[in-house]
Amino acid sequence: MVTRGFTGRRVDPETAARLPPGQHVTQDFPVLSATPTPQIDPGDWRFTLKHGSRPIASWSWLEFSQLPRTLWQGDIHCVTTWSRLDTTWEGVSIDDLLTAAAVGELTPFMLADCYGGYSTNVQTADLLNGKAMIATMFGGRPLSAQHGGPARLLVPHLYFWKSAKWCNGLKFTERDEAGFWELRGYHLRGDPWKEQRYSGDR
Ligand SMILES: Nc1nc2c(c(=O)[nH]1)N[C@H]1C(S)=C(S)[C@@H](COP(=O)(O)O)O[C@H]1N2
Ligand SMILES: [Mo]
Repeated sequence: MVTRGFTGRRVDPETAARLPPGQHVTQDFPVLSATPTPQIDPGDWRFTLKHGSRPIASWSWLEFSQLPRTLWQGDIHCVTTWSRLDTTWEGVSIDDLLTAAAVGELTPFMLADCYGGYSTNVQTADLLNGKAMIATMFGGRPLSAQHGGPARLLVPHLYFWKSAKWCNGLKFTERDEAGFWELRGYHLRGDPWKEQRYSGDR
C-alpha cells in the first residue's frame, strides 16, 4: 500500500466515492460572491414566484416561515474544485413552494433571481422531487448574510454556483435563459458528476 503522507490530497475510499471528478474536500466554508453582500432586513424580504414577468405568488418573511419545512443533509460541490461533506440545511422545498402557490402548469426551465442582481438558470426537473429548497438555515443556525441569508436556493446535486444566495424569486421560463455565470462561460446545467464546468463541456 502506498501512502502519500499528510500533505497529499489522497482520501479514504469511502470519501473518494463521494467526490465528483476533479474535486477535493475542504473543511471550511469558502465565501464566493460576485457582488457585495446585501444586508436584507427580514421585514423587507419578499419571495416572488413568476411565470415570465407575471407574478403568480409572493410571500413575506412571516408568510414564508409558515410554509412546511424540509431538512437536507449531504455534500456540496463548488466548480472551483472544493467539496464540503455532510452539510445540513433547512428550508422550504421547491415542491412545497409550488404546492403552496397552487402552480398548475410548469415550464421546462426556471431562472432564480437574487437581491444584488445575480441570477442562475435551472431545469425545472432539477428543482423537483426533493432535489432543491429555499434554505434559511445552515448547520442548525440562521443562514449568515455572507452565505446567502436570509434565504438562498440550494440545489446540492449541481455545482454550487446554481445555489443562488439572497434568492428572492423563481421565474418559470419556456427557454433555458442563461444566468450570471452561464453568460460568462459556465455550463447551462452544471452536473458535477459529469464535470459540466464550462459551456463546451458535455
Ligand atoms: N447571489 C449570488 N449567489 C451566488 C453567488 C453570487 O456571487 N451571488 N456565487 C455562487 C457561487 S459561484 C458559489 S460557489 C456559491 C458560493 O456560496 P458560499 O459563498 O456560501 O460558499 O454561491 C453561488 N451563489
Ligand atoms: Mo462557485
